[in-house]
Amino acid sequence: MVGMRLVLKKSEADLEKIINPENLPYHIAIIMDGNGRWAAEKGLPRFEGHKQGVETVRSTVRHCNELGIKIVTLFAFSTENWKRPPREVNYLMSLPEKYFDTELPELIRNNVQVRQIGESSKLPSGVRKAINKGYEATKANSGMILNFALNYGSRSEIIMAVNNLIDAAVSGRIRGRVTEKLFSEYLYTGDMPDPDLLIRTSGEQRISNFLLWQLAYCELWFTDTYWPDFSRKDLLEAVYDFQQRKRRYGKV
Ligand code: V07
Repeated sequence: MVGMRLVLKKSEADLEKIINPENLPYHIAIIMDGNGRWAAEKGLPRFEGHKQGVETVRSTVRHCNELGIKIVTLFAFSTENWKRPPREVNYLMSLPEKYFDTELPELIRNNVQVRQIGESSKLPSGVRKAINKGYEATKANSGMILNFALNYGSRSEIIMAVNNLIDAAVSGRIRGRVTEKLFSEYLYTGDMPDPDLLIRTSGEQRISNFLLWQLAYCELWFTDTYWPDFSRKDLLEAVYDFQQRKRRYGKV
């Protein structure tokens, strides 16, 4: 048939060889979806899915760092996730501390800087403490930035930026018109470039109130793989796919 092409699945080793290290996404954002479904399919309680999800955070952070990615932003807990059963919320809130208990030495060794975006004032004090510990222990690091979006919602982030801009204008700290650049500086990601590649696992193809402003020109990549099964090969596939796209930013 004219125009038909046989496309062979590429192995992890193939992907490694054909990825161009000069054209990596600078900033990757990930919606880590499918922990509950992963567990349900195995007849396990949901928390087992989250537990395995933390393991995938560990491995993915390592793989991104080894690849040379400069910024990784992970959607760990949305402002909507409070609506889940209290026992599940409590379990999720124990994960930042668990993560740092085991990962902090490696993050420090690998020169990774940890940050949090989202409304931290509404997090339990134990969680705030854990995040602060991770932040303080890595703030002098100059390598990859690892952002955890925790109690994050993008519309509320935008409204926060608007209100802070109003306060700054009323008090005379800023003058003149608001520009896109100035507005961006009032978002949680104010000092970072926008994501180049968004990965969402588990088959859903939505943005779900994640980084609405920042994703304006982002390449979107979806996979049916559940987050606990997300592997280095999946990451390389996403990056390879990214490199096959022509980014135009609205130009021809
Ligand atoms: C959470 C594991 C990943 C899949 C998504 C849901 C479950 C790591 C963190 C974390 C957050 C902040 C921080 C350090 C680590 C985390 C939550 C859930 C709430 F500073 N994984 N993970 N936080 N999951």
